[in-house]
Amino acid sequence: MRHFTSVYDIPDLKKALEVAADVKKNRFAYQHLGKNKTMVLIFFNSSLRTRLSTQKAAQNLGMNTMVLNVGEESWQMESELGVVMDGDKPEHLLEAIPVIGSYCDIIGVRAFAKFKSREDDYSEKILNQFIQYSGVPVVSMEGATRHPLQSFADLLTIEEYKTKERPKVVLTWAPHPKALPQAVPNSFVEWMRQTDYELVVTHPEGYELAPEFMGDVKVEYDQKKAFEGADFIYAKNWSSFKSYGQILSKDFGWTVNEEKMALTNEAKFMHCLPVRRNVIVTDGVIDSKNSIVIPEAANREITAQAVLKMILEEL
Ligand code: AN0
Ligand code: CP
Repeated sequence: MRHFTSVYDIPDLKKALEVAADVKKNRFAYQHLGKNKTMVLIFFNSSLRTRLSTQKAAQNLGMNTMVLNVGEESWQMESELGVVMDGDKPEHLLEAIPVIGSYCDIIGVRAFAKFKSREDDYSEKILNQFIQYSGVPVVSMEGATRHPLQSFADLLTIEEYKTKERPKVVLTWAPHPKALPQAVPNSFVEWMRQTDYELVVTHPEGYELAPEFMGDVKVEYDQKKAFEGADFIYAKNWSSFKSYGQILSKDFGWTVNEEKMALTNEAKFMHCLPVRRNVIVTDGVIDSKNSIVIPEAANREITAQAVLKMILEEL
């Protein structure tokens, strides 16, 4: 594997899960792979888990790591091609990217959707410039349309907690005061479609995800119906794809609560975090014994390490 921006970069998902399980047993067994190698992590947006787990994963493999928060610690960067740079951005990605590439062996990039243009966001303008101009492998740490490191950890977590071969997994929209990207749900659906789980997506009308991610996955607009018999509830807010980047509903009727969880098959509760308590999910649910948000986040280190290991093995 060279770059990691979606599930399609993984040649064999079953094997990748085995790599993750192996790494989890002894995370310091492969330090020779990363010796004298450096990973740079570039953040255009905030992060807690991705920043720490990806650095930890790289360090477990013996790599050195450097982190750059664009704008706060570096120059503001222009990403548009052909513009007259007489505004507030002193540096262009066209120079910054190959310069960063010259200092490292792998680059991680976080560049969220900007919500200015659906076309720009869905063409992954920034991530693709890193792939085009850096000369080194690029790992998406959440792009405009996908969050594959998160989805890989979600998949590993479901594999660890499932009690039947074909669990019912429900992705539910939940309310949020700010417009959030579709990257996490897009990616979750994309990864779940690679399994034989029963996947149901539930959201209010107008929140349909892009057809390229949904394929033939069923939407159940009645959230309570969707929850019936579920083994995993995966909650997430996202803004509308159709009315791009807009908030169409803030209906607290969609908050995941104890009453709805009672309809499930004692489902495990999942969320990628950060989560707004008593908006997305009630305290009662996230603090219950069925909440697996902490082991889910802990698995971010493991799956990031599996990804980096697979890349390092081919360097
Ligand atoms: C981001 C999102 O929804 O994509 C990151 C989640 C991992 N969440 C927020 O900005 C709150
Ligand atoms: N889940 C996740 O990616 O969290 P951060 O935004 O804190 O990295």
